[in-house]
Amino acid sequence: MTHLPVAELHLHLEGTLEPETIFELAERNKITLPYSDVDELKALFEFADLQAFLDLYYANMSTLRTAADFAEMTDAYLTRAAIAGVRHAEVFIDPQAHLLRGIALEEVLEGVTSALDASVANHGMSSGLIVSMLRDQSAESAMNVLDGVIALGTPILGIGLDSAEVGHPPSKFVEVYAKARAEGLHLVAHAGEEGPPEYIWEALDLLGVERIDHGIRCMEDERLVERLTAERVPLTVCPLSNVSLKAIGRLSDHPLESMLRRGLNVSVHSDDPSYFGGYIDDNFREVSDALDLDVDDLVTLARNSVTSSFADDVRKAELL
Ligand code: ES4
Ligand code: ZN
Repeated sequence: MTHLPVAELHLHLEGTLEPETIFELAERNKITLPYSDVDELKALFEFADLQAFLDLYYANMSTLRTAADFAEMTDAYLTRAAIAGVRHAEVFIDPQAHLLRGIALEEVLEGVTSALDASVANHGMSSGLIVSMLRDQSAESAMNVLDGVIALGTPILGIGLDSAEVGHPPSKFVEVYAKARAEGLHLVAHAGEEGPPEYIWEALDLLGVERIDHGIRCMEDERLVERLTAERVPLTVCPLSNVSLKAIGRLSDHPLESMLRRGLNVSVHSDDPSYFGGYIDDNFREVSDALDLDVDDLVTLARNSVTSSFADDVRKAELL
């Protein structure tokens, strides 16, 4: 299974910082962490909800200071992803989380893109970057990031929307997405993770997104399921994340199987693998153990990840 080519389409680079790396970075950058060792940190990996996770995620990324730190984090992820069978990766970075603590946009983008630029040569993996906006920050702040990326001329695949969902609907970011579209960028957004199905409708109709990240709560709205199915809108589902953040009680209750049976264009991804118990191979293995999926379903999930990617047609054909 793990040797079917897969594309990772839903992965937050900052969520790949392993506890050992967090301590190494803290030491290198002279940052005092509020935990004395890896075990004490790992003991905190029990989350009541999305916000509880985000609090720890933002705290730990404060250990990243220099372009070299960002490059190292990115290359460590690519190394692990190659083992998982990932042949194409579209990864998220959260610039605002770093700008807010005084790290320049150039530093972040230079580090990440230097590692991604070498992904084919070093890991046989094509890759691209999606700049994700923090929805719990203002639309003006997101627009500033977009303007900053454009001014720097850093090539990116597109923009995304993440962080605390409830109370921050897609409608808040209409102008940001309109500008990104005018720039020829791809558009994705987290929607229907903790937030209601209405946020998925908004992401489609007001932002014009090409993929929905998570989207699991679409199953509460029959008309929405019909729309997503008819238009083959990709939903990048992260099963271990949903269990970890209590969106789903147990993996055996995950709607992935019903989503497949309804003909939705679903694929399986990692989200924040260091925090949620595993990378894309772990997600595949655990859903195939917990749900009633056959080999054809696993092949469908793998193929959907490739067809839903922003890779060009030549690269897609190589991976299908
Ligand atoms: C995230 Cl799991 C999740 N949801 C929303 N935003 C995020 N950022 C990083 N992980
Ligand atoms: Zn996510």
